[in-house]
Amino acid sequence: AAADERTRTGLSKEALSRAFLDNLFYLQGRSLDVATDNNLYQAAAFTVRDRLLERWIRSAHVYKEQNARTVCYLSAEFLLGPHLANNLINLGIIEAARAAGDELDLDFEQILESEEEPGLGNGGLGRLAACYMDSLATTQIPAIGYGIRYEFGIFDQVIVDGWQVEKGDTWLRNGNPWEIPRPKLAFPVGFGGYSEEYADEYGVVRHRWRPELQINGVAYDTPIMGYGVNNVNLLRLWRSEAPESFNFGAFNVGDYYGAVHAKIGAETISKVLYPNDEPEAGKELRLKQQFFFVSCSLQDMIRLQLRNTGTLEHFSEKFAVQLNDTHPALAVAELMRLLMDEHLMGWEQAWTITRNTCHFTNHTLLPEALETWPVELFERLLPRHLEIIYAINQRFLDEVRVRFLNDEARVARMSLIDEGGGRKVRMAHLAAVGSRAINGVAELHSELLKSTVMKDFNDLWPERFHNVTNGVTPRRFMVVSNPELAALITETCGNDRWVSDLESLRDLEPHAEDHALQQRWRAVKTNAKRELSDWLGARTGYAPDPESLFDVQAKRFHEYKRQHLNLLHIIWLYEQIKQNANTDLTPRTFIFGGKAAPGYFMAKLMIKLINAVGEVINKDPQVNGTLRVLFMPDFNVKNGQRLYPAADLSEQISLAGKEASGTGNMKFSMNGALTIGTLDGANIEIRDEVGHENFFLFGMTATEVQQRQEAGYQPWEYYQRNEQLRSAIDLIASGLFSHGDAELFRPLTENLIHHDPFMVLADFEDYRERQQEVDRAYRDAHHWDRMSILNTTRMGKFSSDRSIRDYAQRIWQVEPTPVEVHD
Ligand code: 26W
Repeated sequence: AAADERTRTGLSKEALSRAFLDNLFYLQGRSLDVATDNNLYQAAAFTVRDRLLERWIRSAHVYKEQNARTVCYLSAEFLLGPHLANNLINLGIIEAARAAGDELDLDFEQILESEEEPGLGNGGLGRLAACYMDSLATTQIPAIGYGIRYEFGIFDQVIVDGWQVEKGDTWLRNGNPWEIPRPKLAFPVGFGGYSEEYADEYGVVRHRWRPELQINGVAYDTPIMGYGVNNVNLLRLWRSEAPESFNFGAFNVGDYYGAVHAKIGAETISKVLYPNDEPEAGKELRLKQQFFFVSCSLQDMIRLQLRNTGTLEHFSEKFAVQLNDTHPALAVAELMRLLMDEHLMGWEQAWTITRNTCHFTNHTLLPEALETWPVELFERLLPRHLEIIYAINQRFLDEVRVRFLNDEARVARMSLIDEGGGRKVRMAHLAAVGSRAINGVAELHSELLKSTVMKDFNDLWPERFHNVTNGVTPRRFMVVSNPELAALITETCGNDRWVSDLESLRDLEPHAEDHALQQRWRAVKTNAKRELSDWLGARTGYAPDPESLFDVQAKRFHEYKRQHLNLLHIIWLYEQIKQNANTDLTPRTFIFGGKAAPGYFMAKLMIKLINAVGEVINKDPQVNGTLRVLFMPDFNVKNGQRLYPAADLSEQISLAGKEASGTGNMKFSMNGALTIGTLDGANIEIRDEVGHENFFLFGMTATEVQQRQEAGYQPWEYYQRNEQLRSAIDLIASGLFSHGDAELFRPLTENLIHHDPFMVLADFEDYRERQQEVDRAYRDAHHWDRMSILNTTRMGKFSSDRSIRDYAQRIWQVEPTPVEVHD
């Protein structure tokens, strides 16, 4: 009780409210009566941060004392979402904080609302990294997340005249109370120059890199609090700066402007997140970003190991590095360089350490998304690394030649260098050769990885291949985003164990039949729909009817994700109503959300078409509210949290074999949405868990897709044969949705009819039929509610806690390290 009274650590309502006023006054220079929303938010954030810090210090101490193996999650993206509510939940003080707020007469929700989210990621891959940070701390595994502190994260999306317009994301403009800058914790990172040989004092030939340019990476630390435990892990993001000396050097030779220019150049590296979820060929700055954060992170790990043990001999026992896709694959070459050139280790020892430290996750099979870098660029930017890559390659290809005699075609396919048409470094090959384990992110994806893009590697090293199915954190995506549902579940279970043991939701299954629970379940859903409706109404001018079926597709815009398949179905429904005013349809609200890469023309046209269709349908008196089509602008973590609780139906309709896993599919299902989906990515496993009878399946399988492609797919045959499909496409082409302009959407319709690379037309009929089943199923409320409850209770497998336990046991061989806090 005495401890509770301490202003900076106490968890009681009184301590929180005292701390809040203190922080408002001493850190913001404000009293309550003149405080802005941002002042209040900052004061609340600092109050929570104070409480994280003692646990953080304690965790660092325990981890060091026990010399626990530490996971280093290297990721170019961390899509964190707002911290405040999540930290309150994980600390277990959200009720006390709310009570403190009430007592001070503050609008608690408004304070949470004021937080600007750090959008340091594009989509699935970045959000997965954030879920994994939450679960690493919750499962008590010592971990450091390493990445880049972008000054501008993913752009903000506004919709102007139906088109996506990008706006700079100035997330730091009000300051970031969660990070602690460590100006003294900085590492030099070189670029350019040349590599040279020299003989050391024993006459041993060694190499050193003489970079032309050096910049500094400065650490910014954010504590990551586990749920219901005292473990706090570290997210360390690097910001690029010019070293001070650099100014003066140039100034002395008289080139002041040159020096300023160079300084600006150095700071550019961590300036902005690339907003693409596919690589842009040869973007030099992106390669610089990748090397920059990889080098700082490895130097930091080496510093820690030398500080603790004085030697790097046991480096791989101390650290497990996870490479989140190929973006950090340079770690393989940079670790080799640091060990050999800077710490004077021999090749064999350095290679053994590297190979035992690194692990690689692949997140995509799309051939256009596999990263390669021109050799010429490497030579110019990272000459020593290119040398090391060549040396790795030579040894590797020797191994391939011995293993597969007389198979030079295989050697060429597996080489780290693509020799065809402009030589390129294949980053996935570098990551695979330098890693102890390689994994895909869902069963199907891991199998396809082994049989397609990584087949040769699987032939050579089958024991290195694994599957770890993705997961998402139930803290953020249930407790934080859907408090009413969480409360209902906790009440029905009799405890809240499920929050960190999601499998235990299975205990609720018998209650799925219970009409009383079904009714309360539905009431919670309807409330969430009402909240979303109000929010959308205020922003788009349409407040959809919360009694209608909310059918949601929210994800990045991509042709393979097939938002246009959804749209063709909507247009078909519209035509039904136009042809027969008495068409009996379940009232539906279609909601789309998602960003398109700024240079992805087709994806942007899809957004425009959705808005254009919405404009016609929503205004048409004949539709009479049966159909609504809305676009939620600026889909991000914060807006996602409004969407998942309110969805009745989740659209997971990618072409089979294209979506590596998907994670939105899990977030919807956890919140009681039913899925209409293909046998793609984690959908397959979700369907197996929730029960085939509780999932609306349609479309070709990955095998059928491949067969159809090989047989020669001719979309116009579907167009000609299927009248429903044809009239939907023709309606777009007619200009109805473009004020008579028959040209606007032609690229889209022509592409569908003549190319259709993602087989929208082939899957249309099956999709339409399954949607009719959805329509019927929704009319039977009991049945629907029962299916909805079962979707939630059977999602245990898709908690990221399970994913992290899989990685810990099968890939990293790390154990939990619990942390006690003594007052
Ligand atoms: C080099 C630019 C770039 C950036 C991001 C290329 C590729 C990517 C990622 C592969 C895109 C991505 O987010 N992939 C998604 O990863 C999720 C987490 O594993 C999966 O659930 C999604 O299916 C996959 O598309």
